[in-house]
Amino acid sequence: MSLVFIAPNRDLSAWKRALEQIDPNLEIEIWPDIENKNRVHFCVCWNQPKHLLDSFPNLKAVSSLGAGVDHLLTDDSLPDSVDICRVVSPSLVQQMKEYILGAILNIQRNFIRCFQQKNKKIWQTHDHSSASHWNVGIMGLGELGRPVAEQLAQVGYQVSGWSRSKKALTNVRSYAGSDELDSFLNNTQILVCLLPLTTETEGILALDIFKKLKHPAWVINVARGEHLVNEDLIYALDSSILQGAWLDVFSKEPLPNQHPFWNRDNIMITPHIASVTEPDEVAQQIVDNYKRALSGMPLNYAVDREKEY
Ligand code: NDP
Ligand code: OXD
Repeated sequence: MSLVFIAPNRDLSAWKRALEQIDPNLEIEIWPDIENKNRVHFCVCWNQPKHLLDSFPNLKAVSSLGAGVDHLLTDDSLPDSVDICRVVSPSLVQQMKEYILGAILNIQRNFIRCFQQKNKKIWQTHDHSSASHWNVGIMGLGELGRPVAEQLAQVGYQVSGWSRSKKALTNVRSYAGSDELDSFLNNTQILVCLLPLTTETEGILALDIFKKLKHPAWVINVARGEHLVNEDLIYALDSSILQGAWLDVFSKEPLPNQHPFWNRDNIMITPHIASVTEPDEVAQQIVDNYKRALSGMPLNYAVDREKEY
């Protein structure tokens, strides 16, 4: 029986080591070096080639190597009978909290403008208002969005969140469903996207949404590039509907050299680094889910195929 890691262009040796430390008897293989496809019962995937998973006739379950599962749900080679799970970990949450707080502080305190001035040796101050004058809205109050929202509220921002179902969070106003989307947006100045990529959320960061934000407005996208309509972002920036955008994810990664986002002072770019799964921290949950799949038990952190997350 074998557990296979499939993540092209990634060094997976630390992952293999972490799992072997938990159970030295595990048979772990790293794609494409697979001895016998019939023995593969569990795969851990990140951007796997989309023609592979149905070539393992005894596959019982797949886990994402990260929080997002869109790469699995859009894979036509994944048989319907195979269960899907994701990882959940404190360090993913911690990194995301750090990243979002860092981005918002840079925006709120005008650090971005100061760094741009520094390159031209310009000494110029800018007025700024304190955190309590800024409305931050988090789209997606899941494993990551909830703690991100509560931390921002603790720092002093006015925070609200939008999800499918209502939440009870400390000092965070909760909006739910399409009926409450407009009220959420009208009350948001910095919009943070932490939604899973689904058929409903693809392209959600579009002009009609940007127009409803409080001004001056910013968008931070750390979810998936496909949430954002690129041309709408450019238009919104050029017509001052948005003041700026802070992007960690792109529909094509790495972002191509010729992409128009690179040359804009009002688009901040980071290379999909907001939060990265640490092998040592999630190895135990992967081993647990592997064993649960083998014994026919429901998986932890299971994905609902209907909901797409
Ligand atoms: P979860 O699956 O835990 O939470 C998803 C949240 O989105 C839930 O609150 C859910 O609502 C809400 N939601 C889903 N669909 C809709 C909809 N149609 N309308 C309104 N709300 C909706 O996700 P995570 O918090 O773990 O992660 C979110 C995403 O962040 C990942 O899918 C991934 O794409 C991205 N990510 C990016 C990283 C990076 O480094 N850039 C790192 C890790 C994750 P409800 O609670 O009501 O079900
Ligand atoms: C994830 C990511 O989904 O890193 O974990 O994007």
